[in-house]
Parts: sequence; structure tokens; C-alpha cells
Amino acid sequence: MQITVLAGGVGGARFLLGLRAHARSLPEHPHLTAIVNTGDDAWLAGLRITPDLDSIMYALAGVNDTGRGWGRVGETERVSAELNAWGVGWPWFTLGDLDLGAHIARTSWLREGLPLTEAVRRLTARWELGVELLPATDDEFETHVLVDSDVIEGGELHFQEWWVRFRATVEARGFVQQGTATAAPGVADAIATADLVLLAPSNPVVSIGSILAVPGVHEALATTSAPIVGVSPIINGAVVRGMADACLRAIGVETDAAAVALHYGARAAGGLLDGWLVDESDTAALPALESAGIRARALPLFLRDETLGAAVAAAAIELAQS
Ligand code: FO1
Repeated sequence: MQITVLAGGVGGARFLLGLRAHARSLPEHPHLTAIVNTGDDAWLAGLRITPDLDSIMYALAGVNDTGRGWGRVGETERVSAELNAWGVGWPWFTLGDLDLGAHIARTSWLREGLPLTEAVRRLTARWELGVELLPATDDEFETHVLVDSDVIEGGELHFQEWWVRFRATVEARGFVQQGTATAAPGVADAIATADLVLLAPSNPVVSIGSILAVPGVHEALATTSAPIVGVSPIINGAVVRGMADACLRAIGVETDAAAVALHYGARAAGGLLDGWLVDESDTAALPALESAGIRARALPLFLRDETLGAAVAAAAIELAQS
């Protein structure tokens, strides 16, 4: 059994920990593949940074800083202090010493001409992650945020600057991907051959949306025979973590469990979803979803720990099979 998950960083990592735990409890041990957002990626201090891939890799490897949701546990910042002293990189974006190990390794492989997919394979091979990680694309396809040019010179910010430096307080007018891209090798196949496709409870705009923006991904989702089930990142009208509400506002979507599902659209109506999981606090949303052609279930969605994540994964699989 092959399960393919579209995932962003922090929300994706939590969900994948639960899915992995559930998969390990199944007799047939399904093969898990995560197609990970690369829209947050950036060149920094001459290094290629891939935040969502790293958050998921570190979390599945058990070496992540669970408090911050990014970077390594037990991190130090000696090199970062030196970079700041020379004004290299972004002073508001900390590259920890252990984290730099991954960025230097990745960048050295990229400079040898290897694709990001191969760099990810080599980085993740160090641990038994239990999930195959694929970048959505091997091309540079960074998310930029359109803002008021009276506020920000040029009217555009790299996603990381908008997210980390400005904490999404600069009003976003929209999100665009810079450059052209094609889906990374294996991405279309992982969707086409899946028995089940899951959308992790990641940011619908800058994480899931950036994956869907990669040419080839949407088509693969539209043609796969696998059921597609999503997990709401919004609980009781609020984001669980991060600033998805600022992103949803920018594209005119309510910060609401049902509104996000309808934004993805029902498969029967040319959209993505066959099913959608909402938190039990959003049970009232179920009838609207069902009448829109999206099979919906309500259950505790706050991924406090792996057992809860496993229950959410089990419910997604059960809904897909029903
Ligand atoms: N987020 C912050 O809020 N502050 C940081 O200094 C920061 C550094 C950082 C370094 C490497 C990395 O992979 C992620 C980092 N993040 C930081 C998180 C990052 O902005 C997010 O992981 C995603 O891009 C948003 O989902």
C-alpha cells in the first residue's frame, strides 16, 4: 500500500510523525512518500536553505527543536554570530551550527551538479525516517509575497522575509512563485501510483498551494485513481500554528475549516478533495461539505502528540477506504 502526502513544514512534520506511527501499527506497513514544499527555500550566505524539507527531516529523525518547530535540538549559534558580525545573510534568520552542516552538505552536492532530489536522498539516508521525502521540484521556484510598494520598496518580499522578519504583519496582496519549474522526478509517479493521497494540515496557501503551483502536480492529482483526503489546518476558526490566516485573507478565503476545503474544491466538481477531516469543534461544517460533494468527518485534530496524529492518519485512511 502506497500513501503519498503533500506537506509543508511544521504542520506537515507533526502529521507525518503520526502517520508513520500509524503505518507501523498496520500489518502491511504501507510505503509513505511525502512531497514537500520548496517555495520557502532561499539562497543565504551562499548556501541553499530548504526549511520545510529540513523541518520534516529533523522531526522524523528525532533531532528537531520541538519548541521552535524548526532547526536542530541542542543547537548553538557560534557561526551565525560571526556571519552577523560581517553582515552576511539575514540577521533576523538564524542559521544554527548543526543546521549549517545540512546546508553546507546540500550546497556542496548542488554545486557538484546533483539535483535537490539527490541531495535530499543523501541527507535523509543518515536516518531511518520511515518516510521517503521528495522535493516538489528540483527547480528554484520560490514563493514571493506581493505587498504595497508604498510600504516595501518594489512591492515584493521573499516569503521568509515576510514570514520571519515582518511576521506577516505587512499586508499580503498575493503570493507568486518566481521562475519556472517542473515536478521533481518521482513526484507525478508517487501521486499516480498511490493508493491514497493525503493533504497534511499545512498552510493551504504557501505550503500546499506552492506545491500545487508546480506544473504537473495538479494534473497528477486530477488523474490519479487514489482517493484524496485532506486534514484541516484550521480548528474552530483559528490557525493551529503559524500565520495561515494572513495568507488565506490575502486570497480571499475565510479562516474556516469548511472554507479551506471548498477552496481546494470537491473532486467531483473539478477540485482536489474526495474527503476532508475537521476538528470536532467544527462538526457544524459537515453538512455543507457533504452537500459540496466532499465526504467529511469530525474528530480531535489538534496534533498534540504522535498518538493523536496516528488517530488522524487512521481516520483519513478509513475515510478514503469508505
Ligand atoms: N523561523 C524563525 O521564525 N526565525 C528564524 O530565525 C528561522 C531560521 C530558520 C533557519 C532554517 C530553517 O530551515 C528554518 C528557519 N526558520 C526560522 C523557520 C522557517 O521560516 C519556517 O520553517 C518555514 O519556512 C515556514 O514554514
